[in-house]
Amino acid sequence: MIKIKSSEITLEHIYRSRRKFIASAGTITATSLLLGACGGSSAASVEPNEPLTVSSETDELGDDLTSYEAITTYNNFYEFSTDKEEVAPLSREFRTDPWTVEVGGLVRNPQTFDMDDLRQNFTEEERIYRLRCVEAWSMVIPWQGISLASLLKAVEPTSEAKYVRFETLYDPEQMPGQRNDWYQWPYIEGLRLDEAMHDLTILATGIYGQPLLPQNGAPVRLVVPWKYGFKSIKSIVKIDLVEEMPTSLWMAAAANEYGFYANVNPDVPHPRWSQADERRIGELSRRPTLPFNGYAEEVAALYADMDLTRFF
Ligand SMILES: Nc1nc2c(c(=O)[nH]1)N[C@H]1C(S)=C(S)[C@@H](COP(=O)(O)O)O[C@H]1N2
Ligand SMILES: [Mo]
Repeated sequence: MIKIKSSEITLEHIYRSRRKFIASAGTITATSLLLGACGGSSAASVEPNEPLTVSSETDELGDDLTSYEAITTYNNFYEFSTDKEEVAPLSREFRTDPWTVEVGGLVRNPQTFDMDDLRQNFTEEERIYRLRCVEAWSMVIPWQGISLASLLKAVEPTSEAKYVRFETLYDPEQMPGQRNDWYQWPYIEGLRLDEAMHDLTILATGIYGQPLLPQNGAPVRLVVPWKYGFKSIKSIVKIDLVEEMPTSLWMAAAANEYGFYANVNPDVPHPRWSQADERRIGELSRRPTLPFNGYAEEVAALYADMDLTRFF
């Protein structure tokens, strides 16, 4: 199990390394190489309003947290851009207030929550998780969020509910990527009910003690740390309990490449590249990818009777 420390301290070295990065943008470090294409202005503009706070400098495996700079400037959010460095500047004006999340479907007690309802009715916790993108890069992110199970229990799923379907905001005026028809908008994702109820699954509302920025899926996004990053759907407006397996945006686009389960598995290559290792953002060398992204002890039992080479 992940140990969650309740103490919140400000890590001065995180400030220092962040400022050093901004000051030295252009020198040859892994991070500046990574951000080299974004012209400096967007990277340097990510200035948190409050101190960055976090309870530990590493995850439970001893891996360093990824810098706030990298987490907030290297993003996949196709509603804004398919270019990772363009997401932050293009999403800067995204309106996240007012915001509601409608939770319904096969439930006895459907409810629409605004962000204050979520904050007041559920306990916010810190969770330091590895995020492993299907593109074979990864980060370690200190999230704040609420347990998805606590929210689902509040709406009382009926016995017919077998899956949970999540939907991102559809607003092409604000989200330029939604003006193209390469994908079937809005972004949809899904989990089996037992995956959704698992203690590791959260709805995140912040990073490093800061409210989520638009590029990370503000104001509320899913985080499922043992699955490839595309399952962790951003900027959620609707959650439905359903009987049938939902068809995700990625299944509709290429089911053979991005399946429903999408559990991190170094032994099952993507049709176009290996998943055996990964590039940890901010580090120079690659590292082996762990089964279930290092969370096998917690989640492998969910798939005891499944052929994991088929359900990638
Ligand atoms: N709505 C939406 N959610 C999304 C995506 C997206 O394009 N749209 N990209 C996914 C992918 S591929 C990854 S790796 C993660 C990236 O999250 P981050 O930018 O906060 O690191 O968000 C996921 N959630
Ligand atoms: Mo991803």
